[in-house]
Amino acid sequence: MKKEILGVLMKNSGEYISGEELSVRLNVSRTAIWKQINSLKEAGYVIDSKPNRGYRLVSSPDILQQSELMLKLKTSWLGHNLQIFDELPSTNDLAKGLASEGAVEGTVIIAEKQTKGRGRIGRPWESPAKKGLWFSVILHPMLEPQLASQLIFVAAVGICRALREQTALDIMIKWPNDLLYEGKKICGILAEMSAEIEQLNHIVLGIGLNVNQEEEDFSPEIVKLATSLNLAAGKKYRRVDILAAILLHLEEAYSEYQEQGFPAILKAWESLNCTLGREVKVVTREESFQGLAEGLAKDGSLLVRRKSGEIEKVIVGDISLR
Ligand code: BT5
Repeated sequence: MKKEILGVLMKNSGEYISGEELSVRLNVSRTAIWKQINSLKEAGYVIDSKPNRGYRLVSSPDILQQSELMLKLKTSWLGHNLQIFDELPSTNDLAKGLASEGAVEGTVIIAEKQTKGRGRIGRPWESPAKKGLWFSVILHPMLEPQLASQLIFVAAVGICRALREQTALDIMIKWPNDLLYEGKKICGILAEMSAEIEQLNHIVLGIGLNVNQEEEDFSPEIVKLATSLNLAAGKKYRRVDILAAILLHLEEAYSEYQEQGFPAILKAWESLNCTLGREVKVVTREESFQGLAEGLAKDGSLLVRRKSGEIEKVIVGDISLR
C-alpha cells in the first residue's frame, strides 16, 4: 500500500490530494492511509498535510526504499525478488549464500553501505553509506562454466547504456570489467560463480557504482583514479532512478544475449568501449607487457599486439590505458 500511496503522491507532482480521495482510490481506510503517510515521513519523505486539503509530497530523500524502487522498476522479472539492507559486509557474499540455497533468477541484493566490499582477487571496494549503488544480481544462465565471463560483457553493456541514458555522460567500458568517465573509474563489476564441471549453477554479478561522492569521499589511494556521476556531471542523482534504469537495461541486455547470442553483445560492447585501438599495459598473473589492444576474440579475450608484432590473447588480467 505504501508503494501505491507514494505512486499517487508522486504522480500528483506537488499538488494536494485529500485523504478521502486516497482512501477511495486505494480502497482502504483513512487511518490506514495516515499510518502509511507517517511511515513515509519517518523514512525521510517530506509530506505536507493540511486539514481540508490533504497530503502533498514536497521532497523525496535519496534513500533506497523498497516501495519506491518497486514503483519505478519496469522490468519483467529482474529485481522482482529484492532485498535492501542498511549495511552488509558484501552484497556478493549474501547473494552467493542465497543463490546456493536456491534463490530465484533475478534476485537482487542491495546495501546502502558495505563494510567489506570486494573487487577482483580480494581487492577492497570502497562503498560508503548512501553515496553509491552497491548491489548483486543472481542469474542462472544455461551455460558452460568456461563461458561465464560473457556475463561481465552483458552487464557492462547494460549498465553503460543505462548510465548514458540517465546522465548523457560519455561513459565507456574498459576491458574487462570497468566503466570509466574521462579515464577514471566510475563503476566496477565482480562476477562470481558456482559450477559443476559441465554446467554453471549460478552466477552472481556484483555491481559497484559511484553516484554522489565528492572528492573527499574517496580514500587517498583512489581519489585520482576514481570518479562519481556527481563529480562527472556536476549534479547529484537520486540513486533509486539510476538503479531502476540499470536493472531494466541489464534485463534487456541479458535477453539480447540469450536470444541473439554473445556476438550481439560483443558488437554492442565494441561501440561503447574505450580500450580497442589504444596502447595498453597488460598485467596478468604471469607477466606484464605493453602493446596495442587490437580487438576482441570471439570469447571476449583481449587481443594485444606486442612490440615484437606477436598477438597475445589475454583471457584474464588487468589493463591500464596508456
Ligand atoms: C572491481 O574490481 O572493479 C569490482 C568491484 C565490484 C564491487 C561490487 S559492490 C557490490 C558487490 N559486492 C562486493 O563486495 N563487490 C561488488 P577490480 O577490477 O578488482 O577493482 C578494484 C580496485 O578498484 C581497487 O583495488 C581500487 O583500486 C579501486 N576501487 C576501490 N573502490 C573503488 C570505488 N568505489 N570506485 C572506483 N575505484 C575503486
